[in-house]
Amino acid sequence: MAAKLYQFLTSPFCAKVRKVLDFKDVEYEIVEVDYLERKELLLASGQLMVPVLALASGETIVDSARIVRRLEELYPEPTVLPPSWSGLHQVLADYIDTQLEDALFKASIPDEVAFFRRQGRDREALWRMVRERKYGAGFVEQMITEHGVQQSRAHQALLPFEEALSDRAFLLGRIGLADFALYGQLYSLAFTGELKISAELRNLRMFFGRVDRISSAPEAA
Ligand SMILES: N[C@@H](CCC(=O)N[C@@H](CS)C(=O)NCC(=O)O)C(=O)O
Repeated sequence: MAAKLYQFLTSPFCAKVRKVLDFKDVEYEIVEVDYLERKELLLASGQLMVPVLALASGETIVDSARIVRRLEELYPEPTVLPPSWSGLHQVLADYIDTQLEDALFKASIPDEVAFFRRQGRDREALWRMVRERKYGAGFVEQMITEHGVQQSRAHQALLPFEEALSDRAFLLGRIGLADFALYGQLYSLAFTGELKISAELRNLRMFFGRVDRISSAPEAA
C-alpha cells in the first residue's frame, strides 16, 4: 500500500514534501483536500492543515519539517542532509520556509485568489478569512493593489539564490534539504501551470526545472 499525502495544490510546503518523496523514491498517492471540506484530513490527522503524510504503516505525520525528518529516518538514502552540510541545510531551509516564504506568498496572492475563486466563492471566502485572521482585515485586497511592490520585494528576496546558483546546480553544491525547501517556495510562482519566475532569474528558472524533473508527479487519488 502506498503512503498518502494530503495537500492543497497551492501549498509550497506540500510541494517540498512531494519532491522529497520523489527524491527518496517513496511510493505515495496525493489526496487533494477540498479547502472547504476537510473531514478526511481531520479524521486522518486530528487537525486541518496540510501537508499531512499518512504512511502505509499507519503512522501519520503533520508538518513538512517533521515529515522530512521522519522520511530521513525511514529512508536514509539518498539523504537530504549530506554529511557535514546537514546543519547548514537546516538553517538555510528554515530561512527559506519563513523569510522567503513571506515574500513569495505575498507576491502570489492574486493567483491564489483566482485559484480558489475558480473552485467557488465559498472556497475563496474561507481562504480570504484564514489569511485575514492572520494578517488583518483588508490584507488580501491590499496585496492585490500592491502587487507590483510585492513582486519587486519577491525579486529582491530571490537575488541571493540566483547568485548562488550561478556556478552550481544546487545551493550548497550537493542536493539537500535547502534545495527542496527552495523548490517548494518557488512552486508558489508555478502552481498555475505557468512558471512566473522572472526571465532575469535565469539560474532559478533552470534550478526549478532541474528539481521538478526529479520524477514525474503521481496521479491524484
Ligand atoms: N510549518 C508548516 C506550515 C504548513 C502550512 O502553512 N500549511 C498551510 C498551507 S501552505 C495550511 O494548511 N493552511 C491552512 C489553511 O489555509 O486553512 C509546515 O511546514 O508544514
